[in-house]
Amino acid sequence: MTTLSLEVEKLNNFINGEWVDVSEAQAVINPATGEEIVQVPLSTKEMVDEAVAAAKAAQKEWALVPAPQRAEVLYRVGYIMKERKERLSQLLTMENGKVIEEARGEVQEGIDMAFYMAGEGRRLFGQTTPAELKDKFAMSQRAPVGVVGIITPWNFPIAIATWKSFPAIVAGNAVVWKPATETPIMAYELAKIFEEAGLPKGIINVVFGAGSVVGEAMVHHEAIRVISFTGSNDTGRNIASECGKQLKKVSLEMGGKNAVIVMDDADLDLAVEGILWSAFGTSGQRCTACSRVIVHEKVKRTLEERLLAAMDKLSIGNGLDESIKVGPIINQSGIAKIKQYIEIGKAEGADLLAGGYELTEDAHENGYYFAPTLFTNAKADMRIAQEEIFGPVVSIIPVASFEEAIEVNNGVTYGLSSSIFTNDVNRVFKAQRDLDTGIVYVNAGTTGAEIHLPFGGTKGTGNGHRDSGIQALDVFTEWKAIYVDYSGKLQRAQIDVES
Ligand code: UN1
Repeated sequence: MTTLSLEVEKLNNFINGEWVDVSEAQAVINPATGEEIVQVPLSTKEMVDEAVAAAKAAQKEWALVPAPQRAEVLYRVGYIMKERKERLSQLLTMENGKVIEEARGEVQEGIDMAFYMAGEGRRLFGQTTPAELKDKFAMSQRAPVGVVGIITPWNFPIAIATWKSFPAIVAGNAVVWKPATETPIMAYELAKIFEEAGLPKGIINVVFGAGSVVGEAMVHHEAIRVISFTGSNDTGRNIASECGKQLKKVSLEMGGKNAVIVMDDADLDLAVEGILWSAFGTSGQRCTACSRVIVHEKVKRTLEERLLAAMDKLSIGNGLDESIKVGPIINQSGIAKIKQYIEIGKAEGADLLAGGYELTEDAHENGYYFAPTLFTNAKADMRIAQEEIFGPVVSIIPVASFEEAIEVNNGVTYGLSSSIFTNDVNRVFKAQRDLDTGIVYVNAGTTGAEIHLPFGGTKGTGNGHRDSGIQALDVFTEWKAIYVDYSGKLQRAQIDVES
């Protein structure tokens, strides 16, 4: 295990290229040990105003820098992240709890995003289009929106930040960023990397603090033209309605109730691996985590047996230890929420096959640990099968047919990720068409989205926008239509057209 520690006791905001001390702060706790790692600032509304003013002033010039040069900064960011991958991964495990192997995977997502979006500096494609009139040229191109606000969650504190900030920056915007107070270290490290990579002052501004103060101030600030948010459904809906009133563009990703479907022809060992990885990896604290298994009744019994045997082998503990497979839950309120759902599941009549309790003894004494949990014989409309739990809890729902499986998968308010295990090619193609989620996997679990594809979901998961992928550029740009008339006379569209 590492002895890595931060060089500072308290983090600073990063505003206009300066590290700004904030007097009020709160402790950041390592969820694996209960120990304080560092203090995170609790900023005021005025600090958000300063950050926005700096961003606004800096963005004008940044927008004029040719996009390939803007991209150069992202290439440098990518290389520095790559050099520092192990340090970043260990710090990520310390602040978030996810096991080191997964932390490395998350940092890799950020590195990939840097190089991918840097490539956009030489694309950012527009379109040329025929004009209706003679001697007239028509095209459309992307323009930056100006100052954008990004609000990122604790469960993927570096990857999600890169999905949002990198496309915003390469497209010529300036960013005001509020990271989650539980996991501020990744934001602090990334701001240092931006600084070293030579990003001009004011293009990225990090304001730490509470959502009720910093997030609110960002959402209400008229100079912030876009809010990109990943987090809880309630907060996202409040942000959306406030942004709606202001006609501010908003991009939301608010979780999932993702299912793995296991058909009677599936490779059951593969399905068990897929379920295990996507349900208990990150202790189930992914928006994409599998929390429902929809299984054909013919193979239910066998699947349960194999799943229980595999769950038995999961080691739970401090994720800095390479042998650990399941890390802690983020904090006590995360544990409390999971416990509440265990009670709900029991009361609803689902059968608890494994887990269902907090681990508090020995190595687990000071951290926040919850045993991987399996319910079976759940009904599709039970609360444990409908609501996001954000913990290592899976409910098995038996079904009698492929059609019923699809219906149960789609019968939730969320629509982020889904998966089907089958070897029937017809079912594969029907499923990819009919599963009502933004992400669909075949013969793999529900997690593991790659950064160059769009990330987001249908229905209550979001509002139609996507993170990462080329589609992220749509969040951070406006389309501008440009007409150049080189006829030397006034030509009136729709009127002077020769018929
Ligand atoms: C999230 O949980 O919000 O697909 C992000 C995955 C990861 C990203 C998850 N690449 O599981």
